[in-house]
Amino acid sequence: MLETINRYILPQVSSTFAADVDALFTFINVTSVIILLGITVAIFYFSIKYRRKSEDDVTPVIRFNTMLEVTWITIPLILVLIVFAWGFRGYIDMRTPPGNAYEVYVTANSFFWQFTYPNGVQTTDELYVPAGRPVKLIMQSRDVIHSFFVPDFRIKQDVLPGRYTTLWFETLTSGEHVIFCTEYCGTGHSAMDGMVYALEPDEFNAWLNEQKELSERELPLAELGRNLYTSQGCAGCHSLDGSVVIGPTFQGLYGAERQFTDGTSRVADEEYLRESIKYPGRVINVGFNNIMPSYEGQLSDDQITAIIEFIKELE
Ligand code: HEC
Ligand SMILES: [Cu+2]
Repeated sequence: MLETINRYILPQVSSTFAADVDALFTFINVTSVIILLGITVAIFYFSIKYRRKSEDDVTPVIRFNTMLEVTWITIPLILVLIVFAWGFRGYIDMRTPPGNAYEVYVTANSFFWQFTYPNGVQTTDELYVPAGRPVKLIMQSRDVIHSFFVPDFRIKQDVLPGRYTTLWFETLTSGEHVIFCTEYCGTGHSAMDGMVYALEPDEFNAWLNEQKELSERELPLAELGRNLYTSQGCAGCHSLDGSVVIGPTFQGLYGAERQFTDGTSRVADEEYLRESIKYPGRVINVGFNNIMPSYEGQLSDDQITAIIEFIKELE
């Protein structure tokens, strides 16, 4: 019965430690409910049994009862120790990635996730992993504190700027699972989600090789720019169809007159676009907030040229 209830109140069980986490969670829940019921019943029973029956019915003064004291110290102590030992064992397991784990680098940005695979392939907001094999995530943030959370795997870890944190998991089967950022990180926090795709190992290898080939192909500048637009997270804040997401749309941007909060204005030429990408805080568009991360040092000059070329084609 408990399993049926869990299936409704908990996310899917999709990693090797998910079942153990759920078992401990269930143990804590069930014990709490039993204790709650016991106390509630005792309160009603005592309040009826020992209610005041006459005017001179006086409560005796009980100063100490060794038996009672020992009981209500020992039972909670045993329960807490069980929870501690159980939780600690699970914690050690979750914090110790096996030596043969497949490693993926994770970079958190406001407001998207970047994944870098050992062969240099990069993806945004989509993490591909081999199913049934331990995967270790080596995580860092480019700006503020984010937190990587995959409910189906029961894993969650803060991702910090200037410091690595790690996580590991092994999926039970192939499948798709949702990623959330679970640290309130700014205006785009609610959009900072993604997907884990666990593929069968040979499917995964085929995918990885295909991505590698795609990334090595010599692309025309504008097409390369379009790829950077998605892989660098611009897509999370800038639309191509005229709609306003978090930042202004790229549609019709090139050559348009831009108005800034300091009262100045400027035509969006190559120079302006490059500056906006490298130093987004210098001028702020009217109606927008200064939240775009700087891409200085993150994108090479050639990559910025490719993006500018891409924007120019969006007449
Ligand atoms: C977190 C959201 C966010 C991300 C990610 C982001 N931007 Fe921005 N961007 C903004 C906002 C908001 C503005 C408007 C405020 C300002 O002018 O700085 C802006 C302004 C711009 C402008 C000036 C636009 C105009 O209408 O004048 C350009 C160009 C630009 N971004 C390019 C990019 C590129 C290229 C990327 C990806 C490499 C990117 N942005 C990533 C939020 C973002
Ligand atoms: Cu975040």
